[in-house]
Amino acid sequence: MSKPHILVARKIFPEVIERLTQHFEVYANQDDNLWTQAELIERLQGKDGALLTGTQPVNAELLAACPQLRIAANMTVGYNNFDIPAMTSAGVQGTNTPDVLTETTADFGFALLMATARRITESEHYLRAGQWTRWSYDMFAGCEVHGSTLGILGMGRIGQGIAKRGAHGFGMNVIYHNRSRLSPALEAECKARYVGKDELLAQADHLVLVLPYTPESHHAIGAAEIARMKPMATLINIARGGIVDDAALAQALKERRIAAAGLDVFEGEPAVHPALLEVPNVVLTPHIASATVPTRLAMAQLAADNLVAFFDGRGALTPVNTPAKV
Ligand code: 8YV
Repeated sequence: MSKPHILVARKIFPEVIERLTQHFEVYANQDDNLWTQAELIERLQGKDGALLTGTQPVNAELLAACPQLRIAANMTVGYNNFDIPAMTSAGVQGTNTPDVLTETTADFGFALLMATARRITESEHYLRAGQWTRWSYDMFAGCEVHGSTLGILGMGRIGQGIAKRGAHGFGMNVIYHNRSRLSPALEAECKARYVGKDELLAQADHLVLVLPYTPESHHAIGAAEIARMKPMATLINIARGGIVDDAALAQALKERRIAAAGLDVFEGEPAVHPALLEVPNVVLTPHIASATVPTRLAMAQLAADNLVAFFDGRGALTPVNTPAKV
């Protein structure tokens, strides 16, 4: 029996390519070319499966043009690049990489919160520019972290990881809002209290966004929401660009309507709204929350494991849909 044909859309760890070649005919993009949708469709011809990195849309157009495709394995936990109803009706399995990145991403969320609250990058730029000539009582005086109120919007696995770090490590008072409330046991583990979105916005000293990007969460934080936040609050986005209205945020930061923001994700990334580059009170990182070597390797391996299990007939390990005819 001939091996299934697999396309790997971006450069990944050579050892994972090696593992895939034990099971499949592999077409890898180790030159890391960035393909347009048309180029991706062209390269998917004759492929039974694809390993994707979350930025390649799997939509009705692609599915119609690639009838042989049976599985799209994302090397990400978020899968807003998938049109789930279209994939399900086309009989295409989607998979993601949950759990393996939870703690690493929660670490980063906390690091970004700390850097934002304590003005770490802003003060480093000042030092590097040779501007540090003397001490002053209010030089880079920032926001308190320990003992403050940590607000979390989106209380999945990563949100819970951030809550635990805040509550247990920094004595923070943790409040959260989510589509569904956690069980009493999980709330106790996270020391987190469920509140409505308005209360979350009004009470949080640090508001961390960890919710999935869907049509409903588009611009969940815009000018009106920012206006409800405390003037000394910080806003941290490690979820997806598009959840925050970046233009409205840049304006609010410029007018100091909140103290600062920390952003790892952007609307239309890798482009960044030019107004965000102009304001000093924002920490900007290039979508690296899951970027440690062991975690990125675990993500690539789980994506590969999904392909192997699926074509072995064992079923995908971490499916995100249930197509009728897989
Ligand atoms: C990815 C992420 O590295 O897993 C996710 O959902 O956001 C990151 O871990 C990113 O999506 C790459 O595009």
